[in-house]
Amino acid sequence: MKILAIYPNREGYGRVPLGLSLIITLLQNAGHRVEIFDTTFLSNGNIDSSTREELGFVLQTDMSFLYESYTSSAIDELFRAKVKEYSPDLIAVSIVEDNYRYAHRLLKVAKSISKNITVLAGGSTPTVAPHIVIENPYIDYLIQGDGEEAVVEFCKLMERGKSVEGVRNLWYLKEGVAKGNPLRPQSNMDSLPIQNLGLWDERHFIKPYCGELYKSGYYEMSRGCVHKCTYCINHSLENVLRDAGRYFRRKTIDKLVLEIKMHLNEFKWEMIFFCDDNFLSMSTDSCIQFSRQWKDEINIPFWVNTTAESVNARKLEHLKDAGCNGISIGIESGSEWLRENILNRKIKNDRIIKTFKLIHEYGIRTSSNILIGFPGEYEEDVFESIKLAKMLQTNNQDVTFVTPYMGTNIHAIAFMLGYITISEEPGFRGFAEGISMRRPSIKVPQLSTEFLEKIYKMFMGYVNGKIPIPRRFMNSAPGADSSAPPRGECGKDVSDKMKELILSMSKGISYEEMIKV
Ligand code: B12
Ligand code: SF4
Repeated sequence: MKILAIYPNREGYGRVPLGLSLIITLLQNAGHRVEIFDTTFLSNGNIDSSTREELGFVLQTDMSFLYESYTSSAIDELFRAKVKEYSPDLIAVSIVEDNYRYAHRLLKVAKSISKNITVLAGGSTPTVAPHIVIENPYIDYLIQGDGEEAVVEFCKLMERGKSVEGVRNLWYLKEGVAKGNPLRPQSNMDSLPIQNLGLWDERHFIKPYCGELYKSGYYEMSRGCVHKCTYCINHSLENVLRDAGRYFRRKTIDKLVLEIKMHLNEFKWEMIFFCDDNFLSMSTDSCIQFSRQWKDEINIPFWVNTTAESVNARKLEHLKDAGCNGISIGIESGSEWLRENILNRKIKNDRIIKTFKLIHEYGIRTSSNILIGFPGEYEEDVFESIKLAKMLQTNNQDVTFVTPYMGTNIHAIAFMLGYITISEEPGFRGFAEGISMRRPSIKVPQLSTEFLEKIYKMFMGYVNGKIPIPRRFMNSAPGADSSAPPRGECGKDVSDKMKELILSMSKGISYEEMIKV
């Protein structure tokens, strides 16, 4: 069967998307012909990186030589020509919410050429809101959750002209009504194939890091996370996938090392980036075993994402020895009240400060993430984040606006409080309009857009000490930590609602019931 995979990457963030890469590999291994339409390098450069460079979050690296300069309508035309020339039986598209509108635009082009091309979607957005995404007029089927086994079964049946309606994880419309099949167990990570990277544009392998470019490979050791932060997709993925078994999964170190070794000769990686949400959520013994095996068999620098709770001195000692070059930790806010009551992250600032200090003592680079614009957040809370970032002095500091992704508690609360503009369009029902990490999408009454935009631009100035922190924000904000004065009623309405939502989710109440979309 002829399959066209679409990677609708609007923001130009170069890096092979692991999920789609595995799907393509499995389809090729099953004997299908696959080609990719990948928009990553077609226009505008990497908007995300250039914004971060401009605001001083990361070092500048000239990447312009990687990008072409097609306009949106020229990209539509390229896509139209591709669909006409290749004439696929199936379009397989991977969707995250930021790129959903863009994917929709391309799928409309495909369906205008022929309504007979079947469109199959997958990814985090179809997974958390399948009953909504399946109403999209340009999507025929979607696969909820891990797609590896389901996509192969789907294509086998489709190729033989048989009904696909019994495929587990599949959603489709039957007489206008959304039908979702039961879920199969989560993929066994040790039986996943070695990614076939041959189809991907080699520009994906060139990654800027600390002002230099590295030939980089992207791998995963685990999927999921044990935490349930209200702004992150993980709690909602876990909620919708509860019938598929334990959400957090890991592959064996042997399997991971084998996979990377298989690529090393061909691709000559200089750096490995792990895609895991929380790479270090393994025991200290496993981390030591990983580090030893990495040093013996791979021995190239690597970078991981994790949480402050997962870091300890013994892990760091071995990771450093194995070549760990960078650790990224999302701290999200410097206000303990906000973190605990709105974000559902109970870690204290002291612990975060100690963790970063320790990582720096081992000579490992750090980056951290801060989010601004939470429902229930006040200007004082934003300055607590600035003060914490100033104390941490990480090598890279990223700041983004809170994004109310469908299915998350933050979306639910913003929806209930009327802080977001909601779409009514089929396929997007209930989604927040104008979503972006680089501009405010939630209208929090006590945080004006003007304040948020200004603080976003000035953030690094405060952190580097170039701009003094205004006197009224110098002392701890009410409720900022246990030594600060009480917070009073500030944000209490939001935190009470948030508690209810978290409780509902823990009881397995579906998102549709919670917000009635
Ligand atoms: C690594 C990573 C990246 C990588 C790779 C992106 C990618 N598309 O895979 C990079 C750095 C490029 C990236 C960029 C971005 N990312 Co990112 N990223 C992640 C992260 C941490 C892991 C993703 C991953 O590799 N998972 C492992 C793979 C195997 O799982 P998977 O991708 O879900 O794929 C499986 C299924 O979904 C399904 N599937 C996926 N695609 C398809 C397609 C078909 C046809 C089928 C049948 C099945 C299928 O099968 C796969 C195998 O089981 C996730 C967090 C998370 N927990 O998912 C965030 C996440 C996906 N990213 C997110 C965001 C916002 C972005 C950016 C917009 C950020 C930015 N401003 O640049 C861009 C968008 C780029 C893009 N077009 O995808 C959000 C998306 C939120 C949402 N609700 O949609 C997430 C969920 C993090 C979060 N905030 O909660 N990201
Ligand atoms: S710790 Fe990070 S990955 Fe885990 S749920 Fe929270 S934000 Fe998501």
